[in-house]
Amino acid sequence: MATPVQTAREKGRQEKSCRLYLITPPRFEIAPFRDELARALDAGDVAAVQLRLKGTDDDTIRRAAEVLRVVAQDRGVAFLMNDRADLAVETGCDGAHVGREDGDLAAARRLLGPDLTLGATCHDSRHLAMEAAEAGADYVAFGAFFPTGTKETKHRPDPEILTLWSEVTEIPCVAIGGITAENCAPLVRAGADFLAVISAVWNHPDGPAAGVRAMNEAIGAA
Ligand code: TZP
Ligand code: MG
Repeated sequence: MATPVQTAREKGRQEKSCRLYLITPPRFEIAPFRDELARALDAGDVAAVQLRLKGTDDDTIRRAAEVLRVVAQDRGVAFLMNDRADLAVETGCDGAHVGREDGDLAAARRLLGPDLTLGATCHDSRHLAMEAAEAGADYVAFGAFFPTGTKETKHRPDPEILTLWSEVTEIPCVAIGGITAENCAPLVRAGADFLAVISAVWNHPDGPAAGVRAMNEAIGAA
């Protein structure tokens, strides 16, 4: 039989909402992608867009941010910069997402100031997440939950990490890695506040707008 504590937790979990967090594809041409992004964001609820360009020079990142930031922010969608808190501030982003190899989290927090969003990669570790929270992270990201061809990954958390995290803190958690409309339900039910996806949207067979709709339907049905 459920104890009152368990019942309260279940209730909290049911009331928790989960939203889509979109990351840009690994490579794109800025002008056509601007229109593709606009169509994707117009297809349904998206909480955030993260600009993630690896192995690209700073000027290209700046130009992409300048064009894409407006598309997101005009629609009330947060625009976040991957890896670089300095470029996030310089280009007027709403925040930055930083990994373990992107320098000190507390330094990123100082660069962003108190108001911009700081997200932190935490792999499969609640310990890293606690450290990130102490350093001022606004959200923590766990993954990769499923195999992904988008990035080489070393960590494979169990969805339970989302539940355990949500039970001890109010700091939102993002789930990432190989997430699709078909496999996302356990992550939503485990307590993910956001599902971060790349290929599920940009490589959807019927196009990115269909990808956004499919993800939101799956989140709603979970
Ligand atoms: N970090 C962990 S897995 C991953 C990143 C950036 C890739 C996510 O891409 P996809 O295509 O949604 O698996
Ligand atoms: Mg990084």
